[in-house]
Amino acid sequence: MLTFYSDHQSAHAPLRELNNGEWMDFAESPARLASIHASIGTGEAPRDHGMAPIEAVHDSEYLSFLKAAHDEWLAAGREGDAIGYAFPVCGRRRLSLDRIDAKLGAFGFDAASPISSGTWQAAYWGAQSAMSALEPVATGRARHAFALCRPPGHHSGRDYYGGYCYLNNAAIVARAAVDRGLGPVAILDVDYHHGNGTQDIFYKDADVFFASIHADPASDYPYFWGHGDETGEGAGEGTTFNQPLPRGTTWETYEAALDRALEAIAKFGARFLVVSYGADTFEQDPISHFSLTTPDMERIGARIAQADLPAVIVMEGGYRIDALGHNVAAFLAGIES
Ligand code: OKP
Ligand code: ZN
Repeated sequence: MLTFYSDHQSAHAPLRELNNGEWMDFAESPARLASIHASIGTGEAPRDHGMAPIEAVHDSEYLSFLKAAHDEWLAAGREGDAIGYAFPVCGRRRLSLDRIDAKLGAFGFDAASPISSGTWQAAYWGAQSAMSALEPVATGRARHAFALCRPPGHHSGRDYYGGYCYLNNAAIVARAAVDRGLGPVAILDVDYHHGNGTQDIFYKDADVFFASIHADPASDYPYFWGHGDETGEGAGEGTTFNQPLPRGTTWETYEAALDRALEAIAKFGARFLVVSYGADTFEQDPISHFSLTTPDMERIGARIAQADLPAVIVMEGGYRIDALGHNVAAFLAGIES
């Protein structure tokens, strides 16, 4: 499979994250890349599409914050990774804030997403990998292409980061595909966690259908989005389709949900597909609780390929590092079957 990846994407390397009240090693580590490279190679370096496709999705004040955040952290006399600790749960609004800690809270929604010295560089080039995967599919040179994005993107909204995500790669591709007249566009999110950022970005948008299969937010991160009654709003009413599934979900249950998602995407009339692929539905994932196997990854890919749409696949999560490359390779083999 045609794959895009830049070495800059390993520059994001936070040391630790706050999880269940304790510090743990940062799960979304650069070692994930090595595992994937060992199975599928490193791919092609992306072309630089500049800021325009990123600015088409993300708020400009947010982007300025993200670019400068780690420098401001150092300027405040801090060391290591920037992490917020105060979040505006009520009355979130535009405020003129000076202190980096205030900004980290204003633009973030969790304390599990540190900003390291290389975060902007890695996120920027991950988005360029996504844009570069769009090109060959848009021109018909390839039916599918894979953007080996890291950090992932689907938890990042128009003006916020969180859930290891800083720029929403899938949304950037989907918006660019609409702008190039390739729509209607559907995004299928098969990461274990709900893609709240992607959902928010297109919630009122009739041009992009968002279907997600994920762990029930009643029990799993990101908790506050991904419930079955979130269906879109205004012009976008009916263009969001969430299927929360219980912990322990195996292939039979998952396959039925996947069929329903693809049926809905067909009914929407999609002509172009963006897939947010997470390998964290794997039974041995250290932070997730579904029970899918490596052969199931290939089954997911094959079922998606049956939808017979041109598709860009964007990497999201997957934290069982020794199996990650095998799971990604299996999924992509399914797509190509
Ligand atoms: C990113 B992606 C649970 C903590 C959850 C954040 C998980 C982010 C997942 N105790 N931490 O969707 O794979
Ligand atoms: Zn995930």
